[in-house]
Amino acid sequence: MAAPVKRQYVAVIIVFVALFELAGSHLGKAYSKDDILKYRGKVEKMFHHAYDGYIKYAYPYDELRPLTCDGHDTWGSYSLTLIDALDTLAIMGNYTEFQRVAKLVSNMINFDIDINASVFETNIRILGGLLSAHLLYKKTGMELEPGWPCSGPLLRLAEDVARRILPAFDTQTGMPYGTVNLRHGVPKGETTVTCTAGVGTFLIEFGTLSRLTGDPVFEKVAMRALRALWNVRSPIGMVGNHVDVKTGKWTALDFGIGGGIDSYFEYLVKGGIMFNIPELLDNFHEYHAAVKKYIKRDDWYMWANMNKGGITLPMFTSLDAYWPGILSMLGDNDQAMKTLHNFHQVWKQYGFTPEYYNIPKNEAHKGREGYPLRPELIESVMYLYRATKDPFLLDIGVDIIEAIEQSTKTKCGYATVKDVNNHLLENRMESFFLAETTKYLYLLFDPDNFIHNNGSSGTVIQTPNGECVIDAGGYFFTTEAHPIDSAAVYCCSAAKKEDDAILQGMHDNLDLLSLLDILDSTETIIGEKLILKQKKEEKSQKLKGETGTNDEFEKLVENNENLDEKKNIEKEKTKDVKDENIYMKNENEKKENVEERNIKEENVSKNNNNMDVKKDNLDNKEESLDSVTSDNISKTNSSIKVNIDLKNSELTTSEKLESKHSQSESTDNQSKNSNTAIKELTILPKQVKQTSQTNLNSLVQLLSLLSGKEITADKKDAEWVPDVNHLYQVMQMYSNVYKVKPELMMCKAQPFHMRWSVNGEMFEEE
Ligand SMILES: *[C@@H]1O[C@H](CO)[C@@H](O)[C@H](O)[C@H]1NC(C)=O
Ligand SMILES: *[C@@H]1O[C@H](CO)[C@@H](O)[C@H](O)[C@H]1NC(C)=O
Ligand SMILES: *[C@@H]1O[C@H](CO)[C@@H](O)[C@H](O)[C@H]1NC(C)=O
Ligand SMILES: *[C@@H]1O[C@H](CO)[C@@H](O)[C@H](O)[C@H]1NC(C)=O
Ligand SMILES: *[C@@H]1O[C@H](CO)[C@@H](O)[C@H](O)[C@H]1NC(C)=O
Ligand SMILES: *[C@@H]1O[C@H](CO)[C@@H](O)[C@H](O)[C@H]1NC(C)=O
Ligand SMILES: CC(=O)N[C@H]1CO[C@H](CO)[C@@H](O)[C@@H]1O
Repeated sequence: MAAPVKRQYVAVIIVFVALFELAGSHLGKAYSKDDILKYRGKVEKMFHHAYDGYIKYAYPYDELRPLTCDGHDTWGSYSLTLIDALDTLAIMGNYTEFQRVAKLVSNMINFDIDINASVFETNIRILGGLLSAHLLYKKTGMELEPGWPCSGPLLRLAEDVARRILPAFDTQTGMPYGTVNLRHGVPKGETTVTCTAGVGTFLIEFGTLSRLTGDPVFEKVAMRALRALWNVRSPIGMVGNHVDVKTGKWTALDFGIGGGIDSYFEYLVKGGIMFNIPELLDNFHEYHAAVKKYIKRDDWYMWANMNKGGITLPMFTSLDAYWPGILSMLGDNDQAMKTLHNFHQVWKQYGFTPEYYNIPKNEAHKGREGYPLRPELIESVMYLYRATKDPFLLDIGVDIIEAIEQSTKTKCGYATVKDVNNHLLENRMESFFLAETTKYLYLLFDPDNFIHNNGSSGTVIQTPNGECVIDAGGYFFTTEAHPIDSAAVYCCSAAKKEDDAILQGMHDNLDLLSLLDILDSTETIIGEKLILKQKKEEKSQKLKGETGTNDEFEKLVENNENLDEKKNIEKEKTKDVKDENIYMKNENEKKENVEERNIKEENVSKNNNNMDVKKDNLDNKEESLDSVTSDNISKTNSSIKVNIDLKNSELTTSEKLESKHSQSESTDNQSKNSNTAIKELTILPKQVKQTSQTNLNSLVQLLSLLSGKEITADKKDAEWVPDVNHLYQVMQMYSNVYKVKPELMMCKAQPFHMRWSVNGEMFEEE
């Protein structure tokens, strides 16, 4: 009796399975956990095949040549693939190999080489790779040095290479040159033209570096470059794809979401979220409005002339495929899925996405039929799968794995597809195949990866900055897919120290009985101050700032602008005071300063008092500021008067370059200075002596800072030599405060010279 029943069951099951398969071909099949892990295993094998090939045949060259099984230098001469692939080892759980290579890199790699390197590629591949690996030290069981995560050998390497590309940022506009010599700075006669992404893709790496090391210069130059681009957008809110860093004039006028521009948009979103900079998200939303208005057609995205908005190229470019991931990050999964669907159709048509695809003709664009193993499509698939869990997305992942396995695998690696029409191969395997493509594929099929942590668990560490929770899932991927744990970055920033102090102060002072009293008296004080301030503002609409720190100035501007937001003023000020201190160097690193630190911390923990002092000074600014400063200048029309303390701005630049140790000292001195400055404010008499010449100079300086552009009073800038000392001088006065009013800060965009683009002219740098 039993046997026939079993047979029936089997038959039923077979029918069910068949139905499932049928349904699956239309609706996306159900993936069991085992299926998913099977594909994860395939990806891991894929990675190791290519990685082992690189190590065996190509290291220490930059890249593997997968057809000839040897190596060659491409972007630098710094074992690019090794550094770029390092954190993928950690994500795949191969900690032993990570440890081996991390030690190798910290011992072997030296960036003091006479080589002209791409500023952009060095940043995203080398700097990003080093920072990410540095932050994964604990996860992978590396031996940690005492200051970690605020110090460590890979962080020092990252800082070293960042300083080597820094001279590129010393331009009149703040936009960086495209090329720099790692030993000698910007080569003489170097072209001033670079692509938009090459200007706007630094914030995540540079911001992370600044907050980990305590030197704000990196974050400042990255922000200045972003603002410079924003300031030269066209009247209809678009950017072109090539720009002259000396003049800010566009040299290629195509606006699109893809190649040449892509990661600029990406960093507006990711940088804006990661560092909490609303300004950048605002910028993105304005660009997005232009995208929707001018270049979006049926969930495709075209290219348009940045000044007129007319379509110039009806092309999908392979790099466009990151866009659905960004939309998903902003919560628009519907639009993201529709667009991804289109892009996937291209993949299915050829088995790969060609570099350019002509949308109306439904064909790969002649001369751009290659597929260099790019990650962008799979990147978007990974983000969208996290957001929707739609199994259709796993189908795409499987498609991609199988296409790569079948058509691009060679004896020692995977090769670029030269032409998607015939799947002929080319002797190149870019480092992003190991840094990005395999990583995103792996993460798609590894639902329990630590990267996907939803914040329900974390690791508590003791650091010089006190207790931190890291590895709680706050990972941001750089544009080269290097994950940065934003919690670790925050852990090292002085903002954390300030927050802790405030918290500690609260605990110390918590007295339930007197709580009501405190509230009452605070309210009264705030009320009085507000009335006072309002009176002052009625008396004159002039507003005066102080000192070289623009922070104060911008804050005042903001306050002046928002008369109706008065209630928030006290709160804002407290916050801004904190902002200024974000970069206070962590004194703990210097053992001899332990004592000083204790005293300081003591003082900080009485922060209520401290902050009140500062607040008072801000409120008294009108009476007191004139006296301290050597110049005062007025910005026409906006009726703002600003005084600049040139003493503060001339802060020792050479020290900054020497070593971290002296940097921290100078930062300490700086913050002490500004404290003293504030104290002096109330004491000095209202006596001002100025010459109109210094006024003019300061005005020029100020406008340069605010606009992100260097405005020279005279026109002898023909012989400009980028110089890191000069850069430090300029950036000393460049604000970190992100709450700016663009309408006040903006210089009018210069008229662009008109040039219509011709097919094939775009992306000559690619
Ligand atoms: C880690 O990577 C190395 C080098 O590719 C490989 O030999 C080793 O088998 C890997 N270990 C694991 C556990 O995957
Ligand atoms: C770097 O570029 C400059 C200018 O093009 C050139 O003179 C120099 O030889 C180059 N250096 C190297 C190492 O290629
Ligand atoms: C977060 O992840 C944990 C473990 O993976 C899970 O138990 C929990 O339900 C998740 N929480 C949310 C809000 O998704
Ligand atoms: C701490 O505060 C006291 C008095 O408020 C002051 O005398 C001392 O110099 C301060 N110490 C530091 C390191 O700022
Ligand atoms: C810091 O200030 C002290 C006293 O003001 C001075 O002696 C010291 O040289 C300064 N250090 C640096 C690095 O400027
Ligand atoms: C500086 O500002 C003060 C106050 O607005 C003004 O009286 C004075 O004339 C200004 N100095 C110069 C040199 O413009
Ligand atoms: C917006 C604004 O206030 N514009 C003024 C700028 O200054 C000129 C000359 O003083 C005025 O004519 C504008 O009205």
